[in-house]
Amino acid sequence: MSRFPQRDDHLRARQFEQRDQPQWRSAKLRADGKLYAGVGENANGANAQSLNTVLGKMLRINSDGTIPSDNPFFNEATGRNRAIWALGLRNPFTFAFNPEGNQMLINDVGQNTWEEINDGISGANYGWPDTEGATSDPRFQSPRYAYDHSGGPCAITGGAFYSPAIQFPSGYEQDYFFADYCAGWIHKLDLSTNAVAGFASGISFPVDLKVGDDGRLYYLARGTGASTGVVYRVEWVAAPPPTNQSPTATITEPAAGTLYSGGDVITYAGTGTDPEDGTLPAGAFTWSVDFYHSTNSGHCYARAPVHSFDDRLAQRLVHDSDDGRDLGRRVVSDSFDRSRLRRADPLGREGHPSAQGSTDGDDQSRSPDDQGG
Ligand SMILES: [Ca+2]
Ligand SMILES: [Ca+2]
Repeated sequence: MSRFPQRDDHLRARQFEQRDQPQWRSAKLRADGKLYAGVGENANGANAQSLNTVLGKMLRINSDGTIPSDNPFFNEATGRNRAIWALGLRNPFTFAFNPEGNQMLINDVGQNTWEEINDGISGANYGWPDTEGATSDPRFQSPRYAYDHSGGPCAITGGAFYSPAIQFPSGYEQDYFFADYCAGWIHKLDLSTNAVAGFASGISFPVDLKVGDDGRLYYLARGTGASTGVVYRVEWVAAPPPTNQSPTATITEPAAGTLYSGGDVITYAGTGTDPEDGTLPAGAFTWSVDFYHSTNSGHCYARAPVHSFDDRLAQRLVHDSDDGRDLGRRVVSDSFDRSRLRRADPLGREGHPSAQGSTDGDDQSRSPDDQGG
């Protein structure tokens, strides 16, 4: 796979290539005006450590095909090998420049165990074939990140810096996306913490990633059959709001079956919980008390409470008829303004038990538009 930003660069790169190397992987034009190219070691690890061949290297050439005199091995190497910019690579199948700043990352496909993401550094030696994966050998540049390719993964591909950060959420800014050809996933590397997290899976042989000017991520999948060679676009779509469930109200005072006499002060208290909000605060409660002159004549009038403490309410009862009832009502509301009403047990006059069949109160679900009690 080859990618060239401009047709002219493509032609110049091919001129330099001299049409005789099967290991050229990719080439890109950097902001410094130089063309960078990754070249595999042609199944001969020794090539990667030799300055007598461009194989197993990252190369740097001028846009006119000549070799920059400030290349790190310009005076040490000869001929076209002076184009060597970094060495010790096995198969730098893909690499990327950060559109913001001067950062370069090189994905080196491993052989025995490790797939690598390496910081592109002039003159660096990435260790192949003497090391693969993380190393403390001072001769070699240890990868920024490496993952074990046993048990599914097989070859790192990609990669792309998330820039411009105009479509995904802010947390993706300056993340580096990379893929694995066999595992079929795309992961993202946080460049400030080096933490890696999954991003996409189930892709049929991803081979390249790009972030478009529109801030969307594009990936090329080799695929199979009718879906061979397809470019996909990934864009961020805000998740729908979570399904909201009604809170639950519980009246803890007065106890079911409480009796009263005229002049008593009755305290109502309760709790509220909500599947989304958890335990609801006192401010989520509203209270009201309706006085029923008679169970037969129904609602008589509502009275202001003696004391109101959000989650409890005190009510002085003045009615003392044989069959009068007071009903305490409470409503709890969650953060979505969805409410649920629960009525306290009717209170019977002293010597008269509470109304039968009402010990659980009257539980009603309210629509989100129903406010208060
Ligand atoms: Ca290495
Ligand atoms: Ca809720």
